[in-house]
Amino acid sequence: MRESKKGAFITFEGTEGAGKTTQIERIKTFLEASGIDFITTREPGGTLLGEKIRSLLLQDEMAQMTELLLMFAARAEHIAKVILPAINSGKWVLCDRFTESSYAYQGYARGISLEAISTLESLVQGELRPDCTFWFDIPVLEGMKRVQSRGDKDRFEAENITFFEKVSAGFQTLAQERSNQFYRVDALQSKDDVTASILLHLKGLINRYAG
Ligand code: T5A
Repeated sequence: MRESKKGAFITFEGTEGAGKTTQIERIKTFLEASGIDFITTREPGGTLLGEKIRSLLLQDEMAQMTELLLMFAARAEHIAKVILPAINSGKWVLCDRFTESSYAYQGYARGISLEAISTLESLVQGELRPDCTFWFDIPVLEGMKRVQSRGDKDRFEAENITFFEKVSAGFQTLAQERSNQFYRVDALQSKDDVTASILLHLKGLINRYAG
């Protein structure tokens, strides 16, 4: 059981265009009104070095193992400089993607062994795991439609539908295996209905971690 003075670690996962960033913005207003001290951040990124690594990851061609290791290099920096200091000072951390994306994209979709990812997870994170992961479940094509009007595609967005179907199936498997951690959100609903679904669960988390 986490000590009550520590902040909660909340992550948001899903395939492209599922609506994570939109909802994190909306949740901020609710948390402020609830008197919760929090930060928002994202992966890959979240630190100066991490954002540089993000640029490489989204633009430069690289081997699959390089991609995985860069994700975890950015994560190591993020955990040391941002996530743990915030949690240990009592702040909640809302993070747009985390290690579950490494399992889904580099593991289930690219085909890197899940054992290798699990080893990196233990090495880089120690005991740190999300207290709750909001999983934005959306048919891949619907998410893609939402983001297709954007300009140039990054290296991940340029992947084909088969790749994203594997990512999506990966999240589904993770959600089943980690049912205490994952909270499924029907991301096809309207923005307001998605927000309502998240807030319902978030109120329970506030009672648990900040009550
Ligand atoms: N990655 C990341 C890995 O491969 N391994 C890892 O370990 C990690 C951490 C990051 C990429 O890196 C990969 C995964 C990613 O491919 P990113 O730019 O951060 O790249 O990618 P996303 O997180 O997927 O960002 P997106 O912007 O594509 O998706 P969001 O944040 O889920 O969607 P959002 O909120 O920006 O919304 C997209 C559009 O849909 C609309 C919004 O207004 C917006 O126009 N929308 C809705 N429309 C209708 N109904 C709703 N309910 C809507 N909600 C949002």
